[in-house]
Amino acid sequence: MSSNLITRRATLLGLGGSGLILSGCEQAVQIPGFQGMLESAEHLNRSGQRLVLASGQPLAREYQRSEITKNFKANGTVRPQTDIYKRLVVSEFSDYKLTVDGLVEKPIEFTLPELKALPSRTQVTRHDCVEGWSAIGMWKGVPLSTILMTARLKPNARYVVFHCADNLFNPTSDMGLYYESIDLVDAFHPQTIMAYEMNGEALPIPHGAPLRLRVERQLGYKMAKYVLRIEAVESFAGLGLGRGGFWEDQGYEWYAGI
Ligand SMILES: Nc1nc2c(c(=O)[nH]1)N[C@H]1C(S)=C(S)[C@@H](COP(=O)(O)O)O[C@H]1N2
Ligand SMILES: [Mo]
Repeated sequence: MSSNLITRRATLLGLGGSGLILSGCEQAVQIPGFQGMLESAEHLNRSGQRLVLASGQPLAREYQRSEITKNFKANGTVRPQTDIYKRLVVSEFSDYKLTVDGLVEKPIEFTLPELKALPSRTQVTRHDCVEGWSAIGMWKGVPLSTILMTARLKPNARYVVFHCADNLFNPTSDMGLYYESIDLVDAFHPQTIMAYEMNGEALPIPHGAPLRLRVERQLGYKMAKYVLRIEAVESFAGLGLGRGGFWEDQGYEWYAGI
């Protein structure tokens, strides 16, 4: 494989700035997941979805650090009461693992130190909740694209589902847990990250510790907190009430673009 080809494919995916692209083939193949990226790129090209235009996707506006909101509201669940989460809190999240499975070639788990060792992205963005409030925060995390390229999506994967540790309506139940889903355009968007820091500190429990999604061109309810598992699926019809997310099952729109 020529490095030209790698660069061209990476550019198609909008990965030029992600830090994964090195100059030569020899260097490139040493990066875990790089092969997966190429295979994903194959699939994206083959599938002919609008995904190949990911590099042309607009970025959400980014702000100055001086514009960060002093008291960013925490909303929805602010402290999960499920047994699994309570155990994680007791261990101060040292037992935490993010599972990545479903329609992937290589199901994989990441500890927090493993996630933090991956290239990160930091962004200062505005969060808009459908309830009518907004707040600006700084988020640091791993691009979701990096995680998905490591696990290598299968060709029939069309959505990425986030399974959370909380049940908003029935807090101690481990059924009916919060979940969300996004399509591959948002999943590979450069500002879509799994965040472990907020405003320069470890993500606080009210905001989704230890790991939450930031998908910056969508409304707040898409930004799954307390994420335990990322599942690649062809369809979300079989999850929850089949509408693609906890709030979607209550009647909210699946596509919550701002
Ligand atoms: N797991 C989980 N994720 C969630 C929620 C929730 O209740 N549980 N609430 C959503 C809503 S409606 C919003 S506005 C944001 C709030 O994020 P914040 O608490 O950091 O402000 O999280 C979203 N993600
Ligand atoms: Mo929200």
